[in-house]
Amino acid sequence: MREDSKEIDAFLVSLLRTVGESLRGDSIKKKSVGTKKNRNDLVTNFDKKTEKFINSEIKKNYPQATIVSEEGYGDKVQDMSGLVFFVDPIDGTMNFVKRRDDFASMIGAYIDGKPLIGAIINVMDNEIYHGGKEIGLFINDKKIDNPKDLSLIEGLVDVSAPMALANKFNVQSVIKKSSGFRVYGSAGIIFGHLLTGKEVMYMSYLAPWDLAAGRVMCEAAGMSIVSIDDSPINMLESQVVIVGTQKVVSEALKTLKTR
Ligand code: 2AM
Ligand code: CA
Ligand code: CA
Ligand code: CA
Repeated sequence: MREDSKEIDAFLVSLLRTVGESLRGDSIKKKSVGTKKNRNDLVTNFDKKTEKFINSEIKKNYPQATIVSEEGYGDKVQDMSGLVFFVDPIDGTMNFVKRRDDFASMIGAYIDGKPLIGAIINVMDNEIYHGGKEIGLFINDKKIDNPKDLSLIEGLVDVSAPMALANKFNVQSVIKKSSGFRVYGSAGIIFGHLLTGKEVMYMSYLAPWDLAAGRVMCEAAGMSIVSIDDSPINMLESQVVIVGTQKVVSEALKTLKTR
């Protein structure tokens, strides 16, 4: 099992290295931009091209695996049995289009529903966060320690803009108890901040591909990750999740109005 983890980790790092190189070039090119659910929900030709590339590399190397991915080139996955890869080709598409910075590409690997390996590249910084419970966590080749179990008053929190603006679940009460509030606009970038202690909590409505890689790594780092209604995390559905240090998630759950 440990060997599987190592092999999949090395595969994902090498794949994201290639993807990152491409996307840094693509970021300055003219993009064809469309919308999905609403005018803020963007998709570009590069989201699609990148997903096609990642999925075909996964199928080439792991023909037995199934793929859950954002832009429609994955499989119709009904259950978590076997090896399942979750692919978010460009996370933070709005940032990719408007700012050409603070976007990521993410892949999470699960075996029979168990988190195995997560890999996230901060594209413009060329930093890959990767690993899992069995092999530990790394930024590029450097092993990282688990972040400190800080409390709410000691750290910055990130809440998705729609949830914060609408004060969903009274989330502003949590924000007010923290050191400060940030909205980075890319789940992948925020997972990097959580893993390095730069932020202590993230709350957002997330799809499986938004969550998969970050969940593997945050759990491996001893952090807490819960769904807002306290049901187990379901990797085949979207849900509101809170990820953060043990202390902060328990403080947040006491403060939030979840019903
Ligand atoms: P995306 O860029 O891959 O869509 C901020 O928008 C963060 O929330 C990003 O990580 C974004 O991922 C994610 N997100 C999830 N659902 C979204 C939606 N319906 N519209 C915009 N962003 C969404
Ligand atoms: Ca999207
Ligand atoms: Ca995403
Ligand atoms: Ca995406």
